[in-house]
Amino acid sequence: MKGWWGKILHVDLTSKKVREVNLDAKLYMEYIGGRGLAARLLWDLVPQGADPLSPYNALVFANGPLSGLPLPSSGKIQVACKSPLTNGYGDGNLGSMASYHLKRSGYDAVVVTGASKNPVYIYVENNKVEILPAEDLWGKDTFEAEDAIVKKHGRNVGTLLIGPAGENLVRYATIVSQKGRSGGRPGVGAVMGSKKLKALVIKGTMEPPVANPEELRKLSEEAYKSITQSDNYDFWIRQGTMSTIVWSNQNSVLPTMNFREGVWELYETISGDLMEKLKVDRKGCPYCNMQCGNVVNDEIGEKSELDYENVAMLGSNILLPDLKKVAEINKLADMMGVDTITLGSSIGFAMEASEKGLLRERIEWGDYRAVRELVVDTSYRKGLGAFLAEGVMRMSRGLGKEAAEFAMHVKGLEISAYNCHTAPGMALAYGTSSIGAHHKDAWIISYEVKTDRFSYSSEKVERLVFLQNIRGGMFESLTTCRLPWVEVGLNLDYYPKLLTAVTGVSWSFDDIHVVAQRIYSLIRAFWIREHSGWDRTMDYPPARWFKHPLTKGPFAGAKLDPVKYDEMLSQYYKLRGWDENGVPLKSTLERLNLSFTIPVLENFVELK
Ligand code: PTT
Ligand code: SF4
Repeated sequence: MKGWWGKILHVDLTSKKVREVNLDAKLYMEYIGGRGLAARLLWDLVPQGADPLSPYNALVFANGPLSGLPLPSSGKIQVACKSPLTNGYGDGNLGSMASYHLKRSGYDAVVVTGASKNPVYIYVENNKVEILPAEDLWGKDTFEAEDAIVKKHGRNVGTLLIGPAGENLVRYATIVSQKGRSGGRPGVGAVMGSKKLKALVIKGTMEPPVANPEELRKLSEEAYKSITQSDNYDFWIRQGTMSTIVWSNQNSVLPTMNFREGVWELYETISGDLMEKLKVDRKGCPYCNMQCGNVVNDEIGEKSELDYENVAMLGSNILLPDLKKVAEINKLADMMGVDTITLGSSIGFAMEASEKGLLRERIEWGDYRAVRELVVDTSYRKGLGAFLAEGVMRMSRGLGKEAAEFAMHVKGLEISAYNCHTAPGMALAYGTSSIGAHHKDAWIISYEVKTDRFSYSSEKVERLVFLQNIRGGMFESLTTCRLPWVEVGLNLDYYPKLLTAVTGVSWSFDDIHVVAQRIYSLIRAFWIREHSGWDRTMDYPPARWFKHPLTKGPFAGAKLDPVKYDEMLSQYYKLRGWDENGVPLKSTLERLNLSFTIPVLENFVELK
């Protein structure tokens, strides 16, 4: 079977042993690759209860069958581990030449276990693997470290590396590539740091395994053309994800003042229209003709790459009304290798706690100088930064019941940039996402605000499951960028066709939905295995959305209804084949070929 090499590289940093592991074709058919493969490897390799920052955790860098091939927006790689932020399953998706090179290296994934005593980096050149000293790289920010690696190995490599935040085990440190692509929100960079692994550098020169290259060429050509012919293409090229600032404000979902409000009177100070005036360049991921990285000159004249989430969380959420200043803080976060969403949420939480007198330290809303300092202090765990480095869930513990109500996270992962006082479907998407509160699994909010936004209908729940299966199941496992479909309407039908051309096995959407159901149930089993006393409250969004109504905008007074949320959640569980506590039924696990999880789960919950 083509599409996969059938081999993963396993590097143990304690023993410094490297081995190739052959995987059965059946495993690829059941999990596809990327997230699916990572979830299965983590289930098998991470011992139950392992401290995520200990050598027992495993770090997975995985391609999918479509990653790194000449087809639209394919230059993505999945990074995954047990998360130090949530103690559950955690992953992220990065645009990087590492995806291109891994595809040509002879491996589908690199798995790292153990921990080195001294800083190292791993260099993979096809099947030659070296663990090299990285004392000279340790302490460097992600931009300097990337430059040093290019100097040593040349430009024709893919690098995935960490900055000071990863080295200092900040619980939401990310992995960075190409000076501005950043992924692994649930602290995948901290796990890399705990292994003293500064970087993974890959160079692959082999022909990737493709079953039907001619069909792949034909489909890709059509798909690239369809993207550029889309009505939205020109606007996308101008603004990328940044157009969402205006859209969110118009729809009362712009995170404002630690998600207290959904509108901000100063939204134009951070808008996509303003960004267009400051824009000096575009950047993006390999094989993409949508290049959505908006490069602007920041407050100190440096180049910074802006996306919606970064700007909303470091702008409206902390009341900083100045795009150039936001851009400067964003660039600092990329250099430090720390997630901007959790950073913006942690800073917003600290500002609110300070305002309410719950913190000794004073930190005012929108205080640019204080924020700039905090980004660095957080990355080095200094002063108040050491508190912020723990993330919102841990910060709120010890500050009392009041603070727990405005701690904006689900399962420990901070909410990405959509306020859900008026969006029950999106609140459910956050509640049930595979990694905690991230929008990537289901951005149902765009559909929700166009339809009956206040309803808790079963139709919404059905749509949510569909979206999760496509986005969190298919795209994360193929592993390619979903934005050609989401933003410029590339027909979804291309994906099973591309998968068929690459693997030589006929794939339908029905097959893909079954794989996605399997991935969701396996990841759920992982969470349950790692969290004693599991129940449905784990799938609840933050109390703020139920208890503190909006005070501004057209929907002032609105908040979520907890009883109706619970009804939606029960319906969600039914569609997934899970019980009333969100635990997969035995029959579901058997049907999805996940029976191997049953004896393990029976130690922690009663399986129905
Ligand atoms: C992603 C999350 C997002 S989602 C954004 S902006 W977005 C933030 N970006 C950060 C950043 O930048 N620097 C930083 N230090 N921290 C950041 N944290 C935030 O991380 C990203 C794009 C975007 S931009 C989105 S929506 C899409 N996400 C995809 C996805 O999840 N899956 C997929 N198959 N395709 C996707 N395409 C789009 O990719 P995480 P990237 Mg990302 C600078 O990593 O952990 O998934 O969190 O990786 O290469 O930068 O691409 O408005
Ligand atoms: Fe990367 Fe943007 Fe292209 Fe997606 S659309 S592959 S995030 S440049």
